[in-house]
Amino acid sequence: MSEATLSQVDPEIASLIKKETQLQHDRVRLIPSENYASRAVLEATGSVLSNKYSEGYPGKRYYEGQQYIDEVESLAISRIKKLFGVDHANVQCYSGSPANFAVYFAYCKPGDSVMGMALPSGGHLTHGWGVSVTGAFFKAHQYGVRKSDQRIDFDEVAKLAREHKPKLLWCGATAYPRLIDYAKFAEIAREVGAILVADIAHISGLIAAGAHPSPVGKAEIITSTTHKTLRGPRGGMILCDDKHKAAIDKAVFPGLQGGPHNGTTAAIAVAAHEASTDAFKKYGHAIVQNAKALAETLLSRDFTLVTGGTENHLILADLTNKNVSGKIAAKALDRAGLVCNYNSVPFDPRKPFDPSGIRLGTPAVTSRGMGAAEMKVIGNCMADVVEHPGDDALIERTAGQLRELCDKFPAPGIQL
Ligand code: DSN
Repeated sequence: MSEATLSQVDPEIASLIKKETQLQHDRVRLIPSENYASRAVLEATGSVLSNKYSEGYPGKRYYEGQQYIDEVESLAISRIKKLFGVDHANVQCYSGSPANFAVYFAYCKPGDSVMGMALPSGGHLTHGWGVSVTGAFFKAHQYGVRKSDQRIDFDEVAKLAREHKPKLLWCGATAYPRLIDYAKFAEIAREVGAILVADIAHISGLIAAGAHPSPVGKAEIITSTTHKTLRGPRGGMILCDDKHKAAIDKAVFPGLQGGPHNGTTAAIAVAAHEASTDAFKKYGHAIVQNAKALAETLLSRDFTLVTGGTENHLILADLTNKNVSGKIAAKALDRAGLVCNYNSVPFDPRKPFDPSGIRLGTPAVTSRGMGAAEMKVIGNCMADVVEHPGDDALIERTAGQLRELCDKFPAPGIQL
């Protein structure tokens, strides 16, 4: 007897998944932290591996029946180590934030001094921002960007580091459109005796493809999600030198987590396999080329871009000169088939829930095979909508035009 399908068991959820699938096909998705995982990655994620408990690590588990799970996790570890050229990889972290928490747990006691990039300058909540547990439990000192050029202010980083002697110095960002200078951070960390941690969540796919410099050899510990530019499942990982292996593994399990999500682990192995191909190398470089092409179109339409442009996968646009808030613009763009998120810009006079900017990224559109010509179309559509967010006819027309564009570029993993 064949077992009932999802649509037979739960038509409501099946229908919502179907609608979301259609939406992901129909829309130009420009959220820089999102992507389209391949069908192979999705298959591994949703497999019977999620039926298993396997607390511990390969060869040293607290449960029996790990014959294949051990092989899966060992493969994920060896492929990630090879892809990034590191001594050790822990692939059990549930996502990026837990990966970061594990690093704090491994090396800090509550009240210890830590340092990271401030959220409004483009950092991440878990790099010590006040509302995060990392800002609440540790004495977090935050560096930012210069007002003049909106680049990381290394004079400030060095000054704060000398003054506060942090145990951990975090680098990496979620809304910073420029390359991260790991060598400069490493020099400062060395001087003050801090462990440099590079959070490469946004750019791990670019690093794997050689489209962004790697922190390996400069940062002692590297954390990442696996679902952004790397195009894997929603998960997290920590990469490190051998000397940190024991402390990191102990902090992830039993320190912070219970059983790993084995379907995710398998899908990380698949993503690492995909990311080791020449096609992925081309993909990583194409993401950056597309971001530059989109930035050029927006600049030609008189947009103000934070730092004046981009060197990675993302663009941060300050809409002040367009006389529209980020939130109003993002909502109008969403109706027009262009999905992005509203975002604070450095020194934003507006509140985070209705800030001055929007954040855009090209990982997902590049996964569909779109290139410079499509970036020009998308950039001009964006400009039209941002300049006329209340023009319903324009918005409807744009949504139709972009749906036609999307039909020509089927996305990985999307089966209509
Ligand atoms: N929430 C992610 C992003 O959108 O950048 C970072 O964790």
